[in-house]
Amino acid sequence: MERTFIAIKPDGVQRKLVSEIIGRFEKKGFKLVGLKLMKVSKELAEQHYGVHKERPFFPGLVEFITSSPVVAIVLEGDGVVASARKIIGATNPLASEPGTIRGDFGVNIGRNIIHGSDAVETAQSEIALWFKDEELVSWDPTMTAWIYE
Ligand code: D4T
Repeated sequence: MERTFIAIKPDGVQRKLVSEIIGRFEKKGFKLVGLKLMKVSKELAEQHYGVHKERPFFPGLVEFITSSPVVAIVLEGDGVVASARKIIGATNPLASEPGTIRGDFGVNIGRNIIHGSDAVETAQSEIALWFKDEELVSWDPTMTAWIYE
């Protein structure tokens, strides 16, 4: 089944939004298969944001994501990559719809609370970058039959 990578960024952790954010994904019906609180190294940050290397905001992005703990998450479920992006909302929180995480809790693009993979292939490489195989847990939630036909 499809998996995505989510990171609650330093602002989300500092603002005590971790349980609220994880709760939204759980209540939707997605399954947690990876979860850890961690300080992000400069190397990991630079790899994760590698596509933005040449952008003017890249140094600030790396500095921010390494400044304070992050909660790294892997979610599993049908269509989870695109669905999680919808739950997260547009990159700029001022443009995010109310009801989305960024729309409800954010104001500034440099403090947009959460990251979610933008495509299935990106999710696969981000999961491999952030998690070791043995940190991912395969399990069968008892309520699966109440979420999937
Ligand atoms: P992430 O990757 O954090 O989930 O965000 P998005 O996928 O929604 O958006 P992105 O990759 O285009 O941007 C990555 C990250 O950079 C910050 N950012 C972005 C910024 O500080 N200034 C900017 O102008 C842009 C475009 C916010 C998210």
